[in-house]
Amino acid sequence: MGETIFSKIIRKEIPAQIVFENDDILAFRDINPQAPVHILIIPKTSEIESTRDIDSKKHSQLLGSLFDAANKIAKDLGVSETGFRLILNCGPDAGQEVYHLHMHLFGGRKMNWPPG
Ligand code: DGP
Repeated sequence: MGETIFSKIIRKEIPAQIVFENDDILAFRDINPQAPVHILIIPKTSEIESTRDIDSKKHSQLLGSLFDAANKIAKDLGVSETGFRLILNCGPDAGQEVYHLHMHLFGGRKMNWPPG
């Protein structure tokens, strides 16, 4: 399924500032950070291009692991108590650019609501 720039990051063919990794998940700093802490948390499998491909029967464990990773990273990077935002962009209107499921973790500054 979908080969993207994130596939190359997973295979370590292009560099990234990795902040967390286990067998199923990789997390690294966004190349174009929108906050002092801006991390992308991705499954290593590329079978899920977007949230619309999520099937709870197949993916619930993986999704749980993504949130576990987000909580650990937020703690490790010192934004767990001050607060952070998790975002999953799905499709063109949401501004999704990379079609490999990814969760953005923003933190380290006060954020506006609603988002633009
Ligand atoms: P989205 O718009 O939700 O699809 O976000 C994709 C994000 O991926 C965007 O914030 C920029 C980031 N990004 C794209 N290419 C690279 C890359 O090669 N390295 C890193 N670290 N981030 C990337």
